[in-house]
Amino acid sequence: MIQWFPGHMAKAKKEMEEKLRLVDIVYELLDARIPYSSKNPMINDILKNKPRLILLTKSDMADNNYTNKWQRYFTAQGLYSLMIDSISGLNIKKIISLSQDILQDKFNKEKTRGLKPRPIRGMIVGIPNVGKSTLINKLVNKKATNVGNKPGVTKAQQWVRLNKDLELLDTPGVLWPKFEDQKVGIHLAITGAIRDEILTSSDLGYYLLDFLKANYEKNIIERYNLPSALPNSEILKHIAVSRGISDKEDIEEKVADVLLNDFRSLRLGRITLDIL
Ligand SMILES: Nc1nc2c(ncn2[C@@H]2O[C@H](COP(=O)(O)OP(=O)(O)OP(=O)(O)O)[C@@H](O)[C@H]2O)c(=O)[nH]1
Ligand SMILES: [Mg+2]
Repeated sequence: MIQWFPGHMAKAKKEMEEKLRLVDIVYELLDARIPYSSKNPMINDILKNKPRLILLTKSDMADNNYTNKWQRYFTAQGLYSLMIDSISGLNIKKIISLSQDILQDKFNKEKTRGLKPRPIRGMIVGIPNVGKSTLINKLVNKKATNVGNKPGVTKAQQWVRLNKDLELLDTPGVLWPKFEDQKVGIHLAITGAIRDEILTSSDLGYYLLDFLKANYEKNIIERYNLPSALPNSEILKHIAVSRGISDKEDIEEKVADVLLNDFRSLRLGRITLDIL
């Protein structure tokens, strides 16, 4: 597994804190399939009271029941959240209107002090592969796009003006997930957020199989035409036969790859791994 040394952590935190001073709001991107595993454990410490909007990305791949539960969980913690799909554009427009609501007091105060109306300044943070670039591309209103320099606090920072209401710091903050918890590492590897160097695809495939049997049995029965709930060894054989994998091949590894590919390409349906 990737090791995250205290030195790196401190440096990343400091860089993030410097950028934070420049923005009104932080968009914390979490993968809707793994909202717990994709969350940086130091984020509360880093953001403190900075206005924040949690964006649950790839919600089109996650199980809506759990996405709703996660949203209620965040609401109970006093955090704003929105589920999005940056491919279809689901809820993308709402990001701006909700940000305006969150920042209403701050902008009203600026108005009473006679300051000119200005776009909201935001920053996107999230772990690798969570969908930062895809979201930025979706947010960009081509006609209004304008990349320019504006003086920051200490040095010139590049801002991307997405439209008249929102500009973003040009480089999203990449955060590291937490690794102490083995399950977190497995969930990150299954969703493709990290390449795990210790766990083999067989390990991941069998973890996934057990998880699916316990939580999404209907999905595997339908996908692989299984007669009924079977022991793993039988399921393996069944999938191998249906995929034309011969017993001369390394069945365990091949079937694990089938499971992982089917999960990642939605062929097993919409599945959430971090369940609560
Ligand atoms: N289905 C679906 N796929 C998405 C969504 N957002 C991003 N993706 C896909 O997820 C993958 C990673 O997206 P990126 O936008 O490159 O992620 P990133 O956070 O910029 O990744 P890094 O730059 O490596 O840190 C790509 O294959 C995207 O097409 C989404 O809302 N739904
Ligand atoms: Mg990117």
